[in-house]
This record gives sequence, C-alpha cells and structure tokens, in this order.
Amino acid sequence: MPKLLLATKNAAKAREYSLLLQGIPFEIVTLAEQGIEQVVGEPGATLEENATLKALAYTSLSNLFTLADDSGLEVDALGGEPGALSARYAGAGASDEERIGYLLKRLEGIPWEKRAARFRCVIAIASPEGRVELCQGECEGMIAFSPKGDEGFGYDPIFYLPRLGKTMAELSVEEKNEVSHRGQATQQARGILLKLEPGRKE
Ligand code: ITT
Repeated sequence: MPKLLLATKNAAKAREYSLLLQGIPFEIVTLAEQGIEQVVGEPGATLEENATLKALAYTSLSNLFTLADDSGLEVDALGGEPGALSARYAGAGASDEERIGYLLKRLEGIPWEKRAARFRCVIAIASPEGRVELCQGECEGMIAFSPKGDEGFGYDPIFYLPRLGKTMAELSVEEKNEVSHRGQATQQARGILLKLEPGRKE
C-alpha cells in the first residue's frame, strides 16, 4: 500500500484524521514517524494558500503523497476574523485558553443573535510530482458566552451547535467528525484519494 503523509503537528487534529481516513487505500504515516521536524510557516492570507503551501512543502521533504489542512474560525461580527489567523490570534505562543479569552473579549456586548460563526477547513492533497487537489468543508455555529466541554481542541469549547444544543467540545471525536468542517472536507478528500494512482503523471 502506498503511504500518505498526514502533515500536521496538532495531535488532536491528527487523531480526528486517523478516524476520518479509515479504509482509504493508503498507509497513513505521521511527520514524527518520517523523522520530519521542519516547521512549515503559514504566511498566506487564505486557508487555501496555506494548505497548498504546507502540502507541497511536506511532499517535497518526504517524497510521499501528503495531506495537509489549514482550518480556522470565521466570526461574522468580527468581519470574518480570525480566519487564516486562527492559530496566531492573541499572539504567537498563546494557548488555546488565551485565544478563547481574547476572542470572547472582542465579542463583549455582542448579543446572541449576532454571534454567528463557522469553522472552515481546506484540505490540500499533494502528490510527489507536485500536483495539488483542494477540498473544503464548513460547519455553522454560534460563539457561546463562555467555554463548555473538555473534548476537541482550539475554539471547540466556545463553538455552540444549535442543532445539537452542545458546544463542539462536548462531543466525542466520532460525534465531532460527523458534523465538523474537517469531516465534511474529508468526505471529498476520500474521493480524491480513491482516484489517485501513485506514480501516474499528467
Ligand atoms: P498544523 O498546522 O500543524 O496542522 P495547527 O493547530 O497550527 O496545526 P491550523 O494551522 O489549521 O492548525 O490552525 C488552525 C487553528 O484554528 C487551530 O490552532 C485552532 O485554534 C483553530 N481550529 C481549527 N480547526 C479547529 C477545530 O476543529 N476545532 C477548534 N479549533 C479549530
């Protein structure tokens, strides 16, 4: 079976993908397993640019088919922020709790009906020949007034899903995968991976 490099340094994200990608005709390997320590920056203004950059950089380091994603939270009341800056919101090196605190402060005084937001995930799949395919998923929700739940990562404790009456951090990883932006994007990614023939040139 050919290998697919799962190019993320985020352990919680990697766990979601290891369940989401079950049954694909690739052996999933991690950056650590391949001995790859380089950190690829995310200098782009969009999730699409950053996902593409990450996937191409890691495929050229590994010479393997590579899946990378860039994901983020878009809050309507903040004009779509933090978006591609989601990981660096509240400054480089800030913790998830600090980012949540910063976002809640920015939303102080904003009433419930104006707290709509969505998670977006763009997946880039790169082949060693340098071809890239993109797919994306979205998940709509509201920004809660305070955090709730211990599962997931990032902004999950303040991302409230009206349909389920819970925050994303109150869902198990399986439940999150069923509704999440990453789950939606991976459904398309599966189709792409099933059609990929290692070594094929266009
Ligand atoms: P890699 O780049 O190594 O994959 P990362 O954590 O930096 O890991 P991103 O660049 O995609 O991942 O940054 C996305 C940030 O957006 C992430 O740190 C979270 O703060 C937030 N985020 C993305 N997906 C999320 C999710 O499913 N739940 C909660 N927050 C999420």
